[in-house]
Amino acid sequence: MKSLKLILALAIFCFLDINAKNIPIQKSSLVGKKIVEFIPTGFDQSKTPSLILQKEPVSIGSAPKSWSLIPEFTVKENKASATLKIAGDISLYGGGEVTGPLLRNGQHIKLWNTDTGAYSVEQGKRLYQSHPWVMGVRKDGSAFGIIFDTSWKSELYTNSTEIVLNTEGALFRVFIIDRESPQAVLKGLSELTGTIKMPPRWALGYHQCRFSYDSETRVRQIADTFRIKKIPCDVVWMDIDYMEGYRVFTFNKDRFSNPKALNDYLHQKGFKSVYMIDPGVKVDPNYGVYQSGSAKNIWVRKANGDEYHGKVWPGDCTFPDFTQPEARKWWSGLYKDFLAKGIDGVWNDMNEPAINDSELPESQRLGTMPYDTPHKGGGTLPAGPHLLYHNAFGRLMVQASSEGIMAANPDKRPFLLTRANLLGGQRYAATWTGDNYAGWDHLKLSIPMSITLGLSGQPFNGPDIGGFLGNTEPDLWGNWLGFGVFFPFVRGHACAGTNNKEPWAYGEAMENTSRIALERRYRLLPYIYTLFHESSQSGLPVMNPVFFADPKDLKLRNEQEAFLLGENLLVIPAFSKNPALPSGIWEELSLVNGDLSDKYQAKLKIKGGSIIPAGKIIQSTTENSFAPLTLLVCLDNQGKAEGQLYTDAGDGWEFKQGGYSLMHFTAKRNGNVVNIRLADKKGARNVEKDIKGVNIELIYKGKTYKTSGTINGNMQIELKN
Ligand code: MIG
Repeated sequence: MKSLKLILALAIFCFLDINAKNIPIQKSSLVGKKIVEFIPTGFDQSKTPSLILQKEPVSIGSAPKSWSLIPEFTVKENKASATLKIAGDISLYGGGEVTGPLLRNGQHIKLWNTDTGAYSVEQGKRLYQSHPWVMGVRKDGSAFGIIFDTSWKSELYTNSTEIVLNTEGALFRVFIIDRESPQAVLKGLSELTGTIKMPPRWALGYHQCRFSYDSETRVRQIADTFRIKKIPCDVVWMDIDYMEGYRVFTFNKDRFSNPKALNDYLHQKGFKSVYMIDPGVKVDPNYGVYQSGSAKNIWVRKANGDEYHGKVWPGDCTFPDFTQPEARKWWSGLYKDFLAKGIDGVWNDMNEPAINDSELPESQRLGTMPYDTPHKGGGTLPAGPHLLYHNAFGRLMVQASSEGIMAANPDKRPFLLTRANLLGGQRYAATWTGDNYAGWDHLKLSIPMSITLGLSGQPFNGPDIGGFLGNTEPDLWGNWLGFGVFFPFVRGHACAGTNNKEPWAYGEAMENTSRIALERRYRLLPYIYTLFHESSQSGLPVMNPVFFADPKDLKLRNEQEAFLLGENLLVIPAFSKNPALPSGIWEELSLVNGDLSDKYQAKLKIKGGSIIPAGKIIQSTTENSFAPLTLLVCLDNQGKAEGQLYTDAGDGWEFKQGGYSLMHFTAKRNGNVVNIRLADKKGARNVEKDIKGVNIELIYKGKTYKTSGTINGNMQIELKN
């Protein structure tokens, strides 16, 4: 009996040994505060370059002896894996763009950027972006994060006892951050991968999109209607039909004959414009972009040297090989003349890359380039197959786009939205969650999806509000917009062939609901802008899970209906009947004049101890929010509160030379009197130039007390009883 067990054990051991080789760790070193880099023996940067890190980390010492989280590396048939054993009740998060629950224990996703319209939970195992990143939160509220630094095709398992990344490529490095809180871990992630750039203020307003507003006349009508109906909006979007036969960087001669005049018109009305650019370039010898790309020899080519062609909207297309520095430079250069037409922002779509190969038998369809398609690389990137570079294709494209946009308009902040990306890609572009559909399941899913992106380094994101595919019912629209206005990125979008989905398209009652929801967004812009500034510095999300209010409170770990905007404002969607909420003082806030009886609006609660800066209702960010500024005050049980307001020019880079103002407000109760004042100010911007008076609204035990004053004065409110 004993020997049988022994033989069995030996057999299993040999079996493992033959199939998966354990790889010892060659080096582990400290590369940041409580961040350790693990390099397996045999790791070769020319096989697995880093496209995730912002820069190569520098060792600042050896890994602490007490470090407990250590990955195990194995290689099986040339495919590398890493496993992390974890013990104790740990809540897992992350994985980037994922369907399913916020809490990722027992989940499995595939990392292979894929155009997955109408994603169900099952298909949603593979979406448009790849984030080989997991965050674990322990019972005591301390947390860790793991970066699997690879772009090779992979699968990620987040089980409660072990976290596994199985790749189809060469060995890779693993970075582990182990800190006192989830927030501190996310800061660590941004220390390695970078943060978002501070967006222009207009990008935080409402965006109206459709596939497509297909003529200048229609675009003008849309813009005019917002202003006539006094529904706040900052941006109108141009989807693919503005182009001439879907040729990127061109304009349709009949329907968009004068894009400069159209953009001027939009600007006069206080709007900005965003235009779509796809990676596929139509194979057409008479088309300038195809000609100049061919002359530069930057197309992806098959192993036999022929141009790789794939079908997208324009028919047969070539694709820039964005791994080549020359290709990125050429692509960047295309933006100058394009943006000179008065275009304010760019939208990069289909950059997984998505390719239509429906003419192939089903078993041969990949929806993208064949895995062995070679990419040339250059600079720090080695040559490698599509299997290595696929997940980085969108990320390299938006690097080139973003550099081109900045070179074309060096005095403006870029706004770029992308569908495909890779962990760390937040430093180049904002994102949205692709082709969702108009249904309750996707309405609900949009919350954990958006939070999870924020917990994976990408704070600037949001869904197509109302749902992209399918017709949207008024009730669904109202419910979705009622809380959707508190996402970091707020855009309504609609697929071709679906009903009109503008805020006024659902009848008068819903038009009113939409106006209220958007007015609440616009009133909060000073707070949201402050949060974006904070995020651009620290990497912290803008939209947070409720458990951030108290990482030790285990009953909050799974809450995925309610969410936090920053850390001081709780958002409870109208549909959410019984959310788990943090303990402590949270007072209800309406942000509208009079009663908030509209049943579609989310409930808002301000945290005890905080001051939230709000503005007046404006129709677009071209107006001044601060005439007057409102400070929403909620005392903690010590009778104190504090909060910040960040302001700057709203665009441009002057803020980097001190042209900003970071104001710190405090409130303190003394007997029945509460004193509110500007306690501290950093930056050289003259706040009195922007801020025309201050209103105070103090919410105390369900009642609102009001007063007004000036920014530099001491303001007092007397509490009754
Ligand atoms: O094959 O440009 O996700 O937002 O409207 C569809 C048309 C291509 C997919 C994007 C969607 C966009 C649409 N695009």
